[in-house]
Amino acid sequence: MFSTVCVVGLGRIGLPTAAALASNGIDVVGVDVDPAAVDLVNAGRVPFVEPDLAEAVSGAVAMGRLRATTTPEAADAFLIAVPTPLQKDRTADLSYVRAAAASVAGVLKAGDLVILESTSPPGTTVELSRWLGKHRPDLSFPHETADVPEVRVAHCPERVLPGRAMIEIVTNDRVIGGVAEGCAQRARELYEVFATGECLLTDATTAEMVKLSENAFRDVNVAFANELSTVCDQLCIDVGDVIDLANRHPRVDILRPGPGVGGHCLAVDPWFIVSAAPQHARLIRLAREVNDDRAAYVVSEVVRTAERFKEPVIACLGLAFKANIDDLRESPALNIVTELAERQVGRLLVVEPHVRELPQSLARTGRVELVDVAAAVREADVVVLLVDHDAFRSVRRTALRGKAVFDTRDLWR
Ligand code: SAJ
Repeated sequence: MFSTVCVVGLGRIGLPTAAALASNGIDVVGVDVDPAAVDLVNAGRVPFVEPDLAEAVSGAVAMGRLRATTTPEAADAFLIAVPTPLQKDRTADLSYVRAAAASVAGVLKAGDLVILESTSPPGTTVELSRWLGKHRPDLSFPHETADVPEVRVAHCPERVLPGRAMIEIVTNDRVIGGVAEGCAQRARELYEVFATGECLLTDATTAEMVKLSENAFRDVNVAFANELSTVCDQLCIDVGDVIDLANRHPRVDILRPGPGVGGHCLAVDPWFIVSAAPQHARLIRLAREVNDDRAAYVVSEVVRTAERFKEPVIACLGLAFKANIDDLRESPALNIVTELAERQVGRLLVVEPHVRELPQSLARTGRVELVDVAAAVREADVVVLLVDHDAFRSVRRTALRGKAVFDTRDLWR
């Protein structure tokens, strides 16, 4: 049914999906505006860390099933997986989707399928259909016809967990929303090439809201855990004990507090709901604020403790936005270390086993040293655990004795 697929955007979703399709016998053309990413993929390599992805990409390239380029080529289906970042006014920047639409429009033909995978505000996929239609008045699109359109358009939001992308791309259920009758059915045929999870069909705008709701649900639940943690601190109660014991109730499942919520999903997507219905999305907005305020709370606690020492040495363990990945996007850990550096609280030692050098924003302060975990713990007066990387589990409790310890992830309980 599908022999060639063009995947636009070779990022953390597009590239694993391209590899999954290619591994299942589809000829895949990967498109990215970044020539460096294109060169890397063509050399069978990957521009970021994701377990099992490098093997899948190098295998697909070696088999001749996957190649990358900077402009889209004719194909049976187009899968758009480009960023939809948050703007300063907390609405979605859809310029990458619009640019992708403009770039694929020129090579579309009757019978093609266009799928938007990028997480998007309600209504974006219908808008995508309109953008495509404006570029190609010679073809019919689903937003404008009651008949079966010549080009079908659907939304199938990605829902994989970074770090488990190669597994979840295959095993997760897929929510597929069509702009009109027949679009979702056609998209299902494509996902069935590699996905073993169930394909659940709906309309495009519902599918957009499903994806946003999943991440808002998780964000609200993390906010609950974070708020509980601050309350317990005030009352001198161990929040870890409270959560463990409360979770023994058959219908309670409290998540884990941390130094805040990061990444390009939970920290971003709930705002798309808030901007779509600002008067009504009160809880979702408040949860975002609670999670965003968490980093400032951690900083103030660390500063207060450091003041007890004459020339404090502070070790911060972890910079990534969560455990066992190299992704520093929207990372609360990175924000906390940056703020401590700016406040010149003391000598700052940072440990991040998943990066080789400090990010520019920290390096340029000239006040932060990247060291290994043993050195950091040995020299520190204050040890702040910011990310629950496996590599930090083995820190011996005896090595922490006599030091002020902030375990924001409850790893060392
Ligand atoms: N976090 C906590 N406590 C918890 C769980 C998470 O503080 O108990 C924090 C993490 O440390 C991290 C942030 O939340 O900073 C987000 O991490 P995550 O593991 O919850 O999620 P992401 O952002 O890596 O991936 C999410 C997933 N969504 C859901 O689980 C509903 C994933 O399935 C989505 O595909 C992804 O967003 C996405 O791309 O939208």
